[in-house]
Amino acid sequence: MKRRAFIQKTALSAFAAALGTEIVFGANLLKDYTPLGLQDPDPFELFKKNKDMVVLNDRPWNIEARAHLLDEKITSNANMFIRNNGLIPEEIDVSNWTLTIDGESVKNSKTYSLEELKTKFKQYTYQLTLECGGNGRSEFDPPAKGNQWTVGAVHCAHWTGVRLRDVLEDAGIASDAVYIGYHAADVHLSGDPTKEPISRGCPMSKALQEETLLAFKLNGQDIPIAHGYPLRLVAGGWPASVSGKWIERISIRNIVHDGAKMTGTAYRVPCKPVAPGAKVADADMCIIESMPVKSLITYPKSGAVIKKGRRLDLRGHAWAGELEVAKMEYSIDFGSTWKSCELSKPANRLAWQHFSASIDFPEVGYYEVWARATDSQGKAQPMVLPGWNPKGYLNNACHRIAIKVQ
Ligand SMILES: Nc1nc2c(c(=O)[nH]1)N[C@H]1C(S)=C(S)[C@@H](COP(=O)(O)O)O[C@H]1N2
Ligand SMILES: [Mo]
Repeated sequence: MKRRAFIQKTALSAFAAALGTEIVFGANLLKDYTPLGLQDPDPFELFKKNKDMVVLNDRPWNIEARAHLLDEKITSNANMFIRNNGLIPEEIDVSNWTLTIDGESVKNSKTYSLEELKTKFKQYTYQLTLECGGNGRSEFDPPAKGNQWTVGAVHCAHWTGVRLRDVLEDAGIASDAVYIGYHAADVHLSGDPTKEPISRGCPMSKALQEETLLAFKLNGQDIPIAHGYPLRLVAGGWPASVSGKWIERISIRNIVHDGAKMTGTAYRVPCKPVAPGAKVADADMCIIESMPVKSLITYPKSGAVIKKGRRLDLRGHAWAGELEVAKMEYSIDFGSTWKSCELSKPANRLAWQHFSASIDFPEVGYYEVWARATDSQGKAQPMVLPGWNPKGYLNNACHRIAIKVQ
């Protein structure tokens, strides 16, 4: 009988280093055996996420926050949702990373190193709300395919970088420019290098806004790999899919960008409302631009119990795409009457605003607290699921939590 080969000492110590602790009965391991603890990377460790985050998919990684995790005024990496369409690029060589500006409507195609971008252009920091177009998809009926986000695919962090406008103008924008399109380093799920997982963009007017950044810092530090290290486009207030991660190239287009997930039904809704479950022709689908008014109660957690006579201190955030939130209200009687909340001004344009209220409940029993934001043009969040659409985008229905008074 052939002798079984046991693991070598060097392999064992490499495993111990990777696991962060000794393998107690490691000497019993056979050669070529990989400890389970090393086979599946723990996403919470890997991405430094809060253990209460919810993994929706691991190939590609899609991880969402829960409402109470978003209580911070400025979202920290630990609580930021991750939405990937492809595989995170591996072996990023920052010293050789470049950004190329090209396209039909560029005057002089140019390539910049990261260092050049950082030194040649002025740097700005903004707090910017990024919400996935599909946030809230799980409530659609008939259901929509795709990640079943509940409420946690939104964050508002500090982004530092240079203005996309300054870089585009440095290369020169021809008069027929209508759109920009990004190209990134992530890998298509098929592994096919000729395919891009996603290549979206926005009209020139959005690309040239002061707050639209080519960012290299998140909350004052290098952007974490999952969120676009070393260079990311950040276009607050629009579906977060516009904010391309791992950016290597931006094309100035003389047509509406036609990259992956720009065409067909991706990130589009019916131009006119349709009945739930209706089939909609591609030609009748319109590209989502500014996100609609929305809010989220981040404290307390749904299901909280309070003593009779105690007031409940409610708080959360509200945002309205390109607009400001003008009014914030809550209801404890299922939307029959509404009372106003305190509402802060945004830290800057396109940043979410914070609301709070001190709520008094008339008697013991079960309540729901509903929150409703109204934007500066007078549009309020709907109480129930709005405009059904085939891909399940733009659910901005009022957020609600359960409260028991005893
Ligand atoms: N290169 C690249 N950029 C991307 C994506 C992607 O898959 N690849 N996903 C987009 C989508 S759909 C969303 S919602 C946001 C998510 O950003 P986050 O993972 O930093 O929260 O990134 C956008 N940018
Ligand atoms: Mo998204």
